[in-house]
Amino acid sequence: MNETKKVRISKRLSLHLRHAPDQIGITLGPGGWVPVEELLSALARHGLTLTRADLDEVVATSDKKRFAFDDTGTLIRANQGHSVEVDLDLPVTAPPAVLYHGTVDRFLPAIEQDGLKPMQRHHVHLSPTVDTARAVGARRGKPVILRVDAAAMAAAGFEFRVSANGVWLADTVPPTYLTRL
Ligand code: HQG
Repeated sequence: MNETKKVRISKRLSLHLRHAPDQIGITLGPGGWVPVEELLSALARHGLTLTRADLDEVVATSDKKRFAFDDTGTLIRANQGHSVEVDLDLPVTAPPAVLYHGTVDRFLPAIEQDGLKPMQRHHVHLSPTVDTARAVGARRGKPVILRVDAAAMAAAGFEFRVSANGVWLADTVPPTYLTRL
């Protein structure tokens, strides 16, 4: 499969497994899981016909491991990034001492005031490395990297979770734990 087709399929999967399942008439089950067969036929009804092998290829080669099958291979979900209500059932996990968040200049006044908020998503997304944070920020312009004192937050009782693809998730990051790199 060529890269363009992969990206097109990946974007459709993100759309329906994170944000708009109802647009193709599916419902996310507990944990955000959807039967693979149901997803494939719903996509086919809405103009995107792909085989199970196509889907396997997209899931296996997704640069960010955005999607996962369950142990039986019959269910699929997005690993993170949802805007629809879904409980991913991820355990609270001790974070590394420092995490990073990539953003852009224009959000800084609001972030200095309110801290990091989930905005349209369920969680604030934090990166374990500066490089990843830079890539996340660069989606919106010239990236600005914020350093998150995760050790201090954890000591103060804030909870962290980590998605299957290594994105650290928090409910919020108050401004006092943020420093600009
Ligand atoms: C900003 C992609 C104003 C925040 C990426 C960000 C990531 C505030 C934007 C994943 C704010 C939200 C997530 C506040 C935060 N006031 N702006 N108080 N608090 N912001 O897309 O972290 O390709 O929801 O800095 O690679 O950019 O989808 O979050 O700029 O992993 O798999 O509000 O999305 O992954 O934007 O990106 P987003 P994000 P995927």
